[in-house]
Amino acid sequence: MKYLTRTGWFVLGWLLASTSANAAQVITPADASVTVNGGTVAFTPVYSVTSPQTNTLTGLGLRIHFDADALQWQGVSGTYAYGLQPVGVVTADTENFDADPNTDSYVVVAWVDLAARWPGTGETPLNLLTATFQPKTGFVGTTQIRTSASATADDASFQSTPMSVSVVVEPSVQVRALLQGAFVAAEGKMQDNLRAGSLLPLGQPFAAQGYAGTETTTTDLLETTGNDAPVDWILLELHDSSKPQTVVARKAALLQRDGDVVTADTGSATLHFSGVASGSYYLALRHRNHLGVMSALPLTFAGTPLLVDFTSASTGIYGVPDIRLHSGTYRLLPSGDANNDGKLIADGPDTDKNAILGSVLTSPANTDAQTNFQLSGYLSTDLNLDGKTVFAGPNNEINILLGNVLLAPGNSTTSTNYILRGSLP
Ligand SMILES: [Ca+2]
Ligand SMILES: [Ca+2]
Ligand SMILES: [Ca+2]
Ligand SMILES: [Ca+2]
Repeated sequence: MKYLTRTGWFVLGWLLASTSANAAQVITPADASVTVNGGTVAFTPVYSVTSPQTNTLTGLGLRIHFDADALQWQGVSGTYAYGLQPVGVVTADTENFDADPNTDSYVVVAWVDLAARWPGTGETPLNLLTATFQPKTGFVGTTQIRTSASATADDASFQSTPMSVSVVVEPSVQVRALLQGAFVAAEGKMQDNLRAGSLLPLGQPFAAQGYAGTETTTTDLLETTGNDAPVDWILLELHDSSKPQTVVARKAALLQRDGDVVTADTGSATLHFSGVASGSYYLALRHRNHLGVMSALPLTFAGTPLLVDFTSASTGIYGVPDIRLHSGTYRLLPSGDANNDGKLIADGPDTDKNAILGSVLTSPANTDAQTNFQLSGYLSTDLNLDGKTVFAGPNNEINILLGNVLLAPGNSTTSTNYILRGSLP
C-alpha cells in the first residue's frame, strides 16, 4: 500500500473518520458482462450517489479487484481528473476486501477533495475511468471484475455491481480446396479467369445460399496474379459436433489458384470465426456451383490454426462414398450445381441442365435465342468458371455436369438420371 502519498493517506483517513450524511456511493459497470475473443477487456466503473444525493462529497477510494490468473492489469485511461490521486499498483488482495476469494489482486484509484465538491454538481452518472486488462495466455472461461471502497466520503456507504468477463478463444483454421471447374491438371492449380475478367464481385456472393455476411475484398487483392490469385469466393461453415445439420458459424473467404483459402479483406491464410468459442466442430466448405464438402468427423479448433486440406485424399469427407474427383493425388470438389440446390441433376425434374439452358436462352443479350450463345458474367451456370455460360458448343458446361453424374462413385448403372449430392448433412 505504498501507492498513496503521505498527504493522500492523511486525507483518506480523514474521509473515513468524518461523519455527516448517509448517502450510498454506487459503482455500476458500464457493461454488466462482456465476451472477449482474443482482445483486451475494458472495465468502466460508473459512479452515482443515492439519496440523499449529493455531488459535493469529499471523494472516493476505489479498489478494482480481479483474478490475476485470468487477467493481466494493463492500466487506466480516461480517468476523471478532479481530485485524482496517484493511481496505485497491483496489490495482493490478502484481506479479500471484496468478499470474493477468486479476485486475488486489486488496484486502488482514489479521488480526494477537502473542499467537499466532488465530483461536482451535475457530474453523475460519471465514468470514473476505463481499466484495461489482457486475458492471460491459456485462460478460457468466466471471471469477475469487482470494486470495493478503500475509503468513502463522509461515512457514506458503498454499493457495487461486478462485471462478468467471458474469455473465449476464436476457432481458427487454415483450409485448402480445389474446384474441378477451374482446375488445370497439368499445373495442379486452378485458373483465375473470373478474376482476370474483372468478374469477381467485391462482396461475398452467397445470398442465394441464405448467407447475409458482410465480407468484402479489395481491388488490391483482386489484382493479385500468380499462385495466390483469387479464383472465386467460397463459404466456410462450422457445424455443431453433436448435431451436424446445425450451422454454428459461417464465413465467406477467397480461394487462391494454389488452393489456399484466405480472408477476403487481408488475404491471410489463417481464418477466425468470431463470436464462437473454440471447441469441436465439423468444418464444411461450400461454393456457388460446386458440391460442398464437410469433414468426416468433428475437429478440434482453438487459437492455433488447424489445417484442413480438402485437396488431400487423407482428409476424410462426411458421408459415403467420397464425392471428390481424383486428379493424380489431388481431390477436387465436383462442379455442376448450376441451380444451387446441393445436387447435380442432369435428367429429370429440377435439372441443372435446364438451369444452364434457361440462363442462356432468356438472356436479353441472346436476341435470337440461340442455344450456342456464349453468355458472359459471374453466373452459377458457368460451371468451369471461365466467365461464360455455354450450353452447346466447345467448352460447354453440360459435359462437366453429365460427366460428373455418369461417373459418380455411387452411379453403378451409369444412369443419366442419377442424383449426386454434396457431402453435407
Ligand atoms: Ca478478493
Ligand atoms: Ca497460396
Ligand atoms: Ca443442382
Ligand atoms: Ca463456362
